[in-house]
Amino acid sequence: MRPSHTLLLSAIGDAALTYTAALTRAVSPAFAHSAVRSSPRGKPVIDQGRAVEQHLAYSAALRDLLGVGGEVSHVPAAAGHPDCVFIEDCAVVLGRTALITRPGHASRRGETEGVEAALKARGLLTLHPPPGAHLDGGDVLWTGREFVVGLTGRTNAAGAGAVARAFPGTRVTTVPLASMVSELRGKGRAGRLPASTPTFHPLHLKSVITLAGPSTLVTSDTPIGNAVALHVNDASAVPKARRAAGEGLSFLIVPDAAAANVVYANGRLLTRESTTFPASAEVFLRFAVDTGMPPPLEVDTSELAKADGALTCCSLLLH
Ligand code: CIR
Repeated sequence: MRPSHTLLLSAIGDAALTYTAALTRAVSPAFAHSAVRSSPRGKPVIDQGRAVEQHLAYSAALRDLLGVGGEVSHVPAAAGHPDCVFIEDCAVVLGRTALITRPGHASRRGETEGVEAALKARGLLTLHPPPGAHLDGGDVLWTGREFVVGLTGRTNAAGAGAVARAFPGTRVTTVPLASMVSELRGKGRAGRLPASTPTFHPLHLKSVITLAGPSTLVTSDTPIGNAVALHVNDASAVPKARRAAGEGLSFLIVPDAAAANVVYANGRLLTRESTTFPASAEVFLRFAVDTGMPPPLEVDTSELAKADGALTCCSLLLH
């Protein structure tokens, strides 16, 4: 069978960043109490009711982002899995193929079953990583022409290899995020971050860098943001000559690390709330105006962020 994702490979650009549907997953009743908190930021109390409300607002914003005809479907919460709302970590989807992940945190492994069932029900072909591979979807960034995979505490080299095997013909660039963070930490400049965040411990690649538009990635003005942007720029699939001619990736830099995780789909951005990140919101608005996009949609996901969740992590976008 000729995998349908190969169709996308020739349609570099907007077609590869156009989605007809998205999956979200309900917030577990155990979210506030038991969600995994990896960052050493202490454990701020999560308001369960507010998290549920914010998630509903997120789903509504996602529907607006997809536009007319776009559909957002909800996968029921997974019993015994407090982090299941972060559905992005359970699969990597391109075209009609879904690589079901093996999440790096043991408590999250059982989340994939329900997600696989939902993807199969929609007719997607599902594949699995080999034994020993660990992979969180939060470490996999689709740029519209290639995958960029972060090697982190959650995703190992075998996990990145599984992405390459699942989507043959699509380039996979890896970013050794964990070692880059250690190196910066060693140099004592791990990140210039919001005042509430003494040091930056990015959980996933997409905690640092995401897609802001065709051929444009967004990261924050922090040592790790700058280091990752340089790495991706040097390693990207675009040949050097074209990059020199300005045809490579562009990088949008925002001041707030937590604002660099955005969802770009169907020609529009979904960003974090401008009330908390006004300076970053200005950068996104200017970018939208300059590139002819409608103004970004925004949503407050502050309760979900207390469990290290960002915007991309609450959905799986389907072509
Ligand atoms: C975890 O530690 O796995 C969850 N508390 C947060 C996962 C966030 N996922 C994502 O950004 N892709």
